[in-house]
Amino acid sequence: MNNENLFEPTDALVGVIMGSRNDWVTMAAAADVLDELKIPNERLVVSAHRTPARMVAYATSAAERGLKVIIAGAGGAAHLPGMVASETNLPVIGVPVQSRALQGLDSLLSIVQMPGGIPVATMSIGKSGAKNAGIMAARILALSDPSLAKRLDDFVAKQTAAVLESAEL
Ligand code: RP5
Repeated sequence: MNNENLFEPTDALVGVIMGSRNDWVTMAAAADVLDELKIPNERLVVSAHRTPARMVAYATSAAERGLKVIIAGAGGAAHLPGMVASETNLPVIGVPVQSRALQGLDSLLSIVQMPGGIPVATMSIGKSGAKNAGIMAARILALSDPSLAKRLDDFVAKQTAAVLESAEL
């Protein structure tokens, strides 16, 4: 096996993967939320089309490496989330990256229209979707982590307070 396909055990609970370095400008919003909630995470480029063997190695080793949730972002013919979901039983959250040609509608449809049997929890297009992917991963992990559940409560309360503080125009 090629070295690029070997993944070591990790302390990360969430894997944030994306089809291209160019997706990071979007996917950083997911990683930022995970960092804010103190959820260990790893960030990697894993392309379904350009590095298919690496994608399979990542997905098939994810659970045994210690990951609990995978957030996968891709744009255009966005096969990464669905293909990863087909190679692991971990929850996979898909983020449609906004493409240049079709503004991300292609990404959204590629990710959301999975065949029955292989679910991908699909978020909205772009940075909002990436942010929500981070929060969704936190909600999943909080089910079995009371201290994270408290941090998530605080996160939501802070968000509510920020909106209320600027509610008068
Ligand atoms: C997908 O193709 C990536 O997820 C990216 O959004 C899109 C374009 O990739 P680049 O040509 O910008 O590397 O695989």
